[in-house]
Amino acid sequence: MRSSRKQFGSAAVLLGGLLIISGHAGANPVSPLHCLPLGTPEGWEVPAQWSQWQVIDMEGQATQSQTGYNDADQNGLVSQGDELSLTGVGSGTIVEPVKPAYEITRDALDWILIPTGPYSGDNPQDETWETLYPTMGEEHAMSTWEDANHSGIFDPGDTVILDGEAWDVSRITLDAAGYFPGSATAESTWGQIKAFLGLRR
Ligand SMILES: [Ca+2]
Ligand SMILES: [Ca+2]
Repeated sequence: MRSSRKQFGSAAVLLGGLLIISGHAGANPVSPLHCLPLGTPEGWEVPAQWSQWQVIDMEGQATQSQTGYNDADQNGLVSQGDELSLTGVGSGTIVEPVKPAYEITRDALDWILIPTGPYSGDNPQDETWETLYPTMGEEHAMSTWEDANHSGIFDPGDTVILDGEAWDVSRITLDAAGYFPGSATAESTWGQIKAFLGLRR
């Protein structure tokens, strides 16, 4: 008992040291992953098991399947505090208020953005949006939008004017940001630690 506790203590110290080192030198283990359901979930309802999510980090994006969902506040919606489990990255808690995410296209460009400040969701006029993909963290001014598909609401098929350029809105979904043990697009720090400790099968 004493021996195993001692071993566990040593492993914990080693793990702690590795986490501190990786926090300084790793690719980006402390940034949240942005998880967006593929498709447009009605009213941000929790997607069905095995639904696919687009997972975006500093390195790029990947598609992962939903292996579990703990609706912690039991409101039936994807919301802050819920726990999401995905293939490839593991389980993570949604740590920020869930926001709308907008996929827009212009010529060969395909960008995904989220609002940075207060947002309407229904009328994004004069909002500031921040890119998630292909580059993370660039702010752009969304001056106005046009109801290009004449649906009467802001939805896919409409046009937004971003920095004076017209873009087509191809998808409106949600952005759930959380900390996951795995990275979306590269071998995770956690995976590297497990390999180092011989925990990998
Ligand atoms: Ca919820
Ligand atoms: Ca419309």
